[in-house]
Amino acid sequence: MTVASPAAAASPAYDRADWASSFRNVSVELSDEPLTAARGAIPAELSGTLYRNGPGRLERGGHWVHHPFDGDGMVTALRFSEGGARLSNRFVRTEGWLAEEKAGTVLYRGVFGTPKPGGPLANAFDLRLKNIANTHVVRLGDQLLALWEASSPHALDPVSLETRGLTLLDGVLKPGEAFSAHPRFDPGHHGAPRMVTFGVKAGPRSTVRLMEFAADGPEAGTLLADSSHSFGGFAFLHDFAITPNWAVFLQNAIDFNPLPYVLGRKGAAQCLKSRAGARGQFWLIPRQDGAFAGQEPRVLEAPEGFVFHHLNAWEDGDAVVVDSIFYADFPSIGPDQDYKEVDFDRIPEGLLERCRLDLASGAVTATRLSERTCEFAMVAPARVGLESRYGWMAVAERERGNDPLQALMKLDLGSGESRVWSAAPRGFVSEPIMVPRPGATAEDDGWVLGLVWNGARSASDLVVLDAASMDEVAVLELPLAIPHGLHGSWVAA
Ligand code: 3ON
Ligand code: FE
Repeated sequence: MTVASPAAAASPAYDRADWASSFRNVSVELSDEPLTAARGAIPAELSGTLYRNGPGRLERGGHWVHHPFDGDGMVTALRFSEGGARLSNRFVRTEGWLAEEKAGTVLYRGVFGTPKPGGPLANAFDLRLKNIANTHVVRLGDQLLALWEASSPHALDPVSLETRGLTLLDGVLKPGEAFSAHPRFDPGHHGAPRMVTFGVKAGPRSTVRLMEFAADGPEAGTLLADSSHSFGGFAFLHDFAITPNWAVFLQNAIDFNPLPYVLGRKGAAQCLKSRAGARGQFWLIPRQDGAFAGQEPRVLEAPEGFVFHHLNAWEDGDAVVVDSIFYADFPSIGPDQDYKEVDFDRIPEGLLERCRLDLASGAVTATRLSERTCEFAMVAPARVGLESRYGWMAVAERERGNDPLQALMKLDLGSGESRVWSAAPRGFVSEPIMVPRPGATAEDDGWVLGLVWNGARSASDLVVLDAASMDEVAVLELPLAIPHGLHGSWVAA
């Protein structure tokens, strides 16, 4: 797709083949491979590990996944110390990965529509979920957790990345219980840092289990708070946000009709359908150690649109403010579509919106924070749950319109002013991770780390930016080709 036409000239500064060339199998597992900067220099103060997770295997036995989110989880660790960097990567040894590795073919259906070979008959009534551990990776105590929201976490060794196995977190979880892939790290609103997370049991009425774990010190991993609340409707909650007193969920206006899934014609997630024109709901659950502990959850009407990810939330008097990435509709890839051929102009773009939830009146007002297509947004770790001035996010190169993510942006949430580092035309970015400088006091003092798919090299780069100026500090050309990924986290040394 490099044909120059008037239409192509008017359209964005990327080549679809470059973007699509990232969809491939990761063929090597590296251990502590030393890296050198191709440009710039790694800051000596940058000390810790960037962990990334995402699909690393998209084909098996000639059968390609229907959607990249069905690919097996592969974790990458980039360790920084004393101005140097090393890279390791490992597939998560899930039950499904091990079995398919042995069989050399696809043995499981994927949630996003990947069928087992053999047509609907071979898929009908096979309702096993393949826990692919591909969505996020976080450190909790002495282990890494590779997360996939419909089932249990996998525990990995933080250094070797070796899979220890499924974990029920010292008996906190029941076997197979859903455990979100979007924990939030509370920087210490209740004394010490906590990992706040949730699990969903979805049905005509759905139950949300909210859990808080100690995140630091010898107590890390200890369950500190645990509550369950039921709500009407089939819950689809990929992410949430926290404030000191609330856990904030946005329940999209969707219906789930599992029949095509049961009959082997669609993946489970392809059976989610947004209710046209309907509004979702905010579900606010009081945190157990907060000012509203013991009170019933609050339910407020959300604006139209579909939300996967939130940037942050905070309290302002009687109001809760939550910044989220809204899509006009649920961006699903239908059974007859090829994800590599998606027409970006025809799928809805993600746009950052601020919702102000007035808890006294129940009124919700929404304002657009930026007109630029974005995804994967975060605030400085110390500002999680508090008002923050800045957010960092992946954005399209064009200032308007839907395109693949090619640039990293720092947005001033008050003034709308932005600074952008771009990987266009041949680079494609993933989720940026903001890493504060040790001892930083200014919110934007630190670095932004991002994996970039380099279409010119057909491999991945790691870029280090100055978080304040968004100037390039260093670029490392990795000896690894990592498909467009999902989430990751930073663990300071
Ligand atoms: O009852 C079940 C509830 C549930 C949790 C139904 C179900 C089986 C569909 C289900 C499972 C949901 C899963 C496994 C969701 C996984 C989501 C995932 C891996 C990723 C989501 C990413 C979202 C976005 C917006 C990514 C955007 C990326 C870009 C714009 C970059 O190109
Ligand atoms: Fe996510």
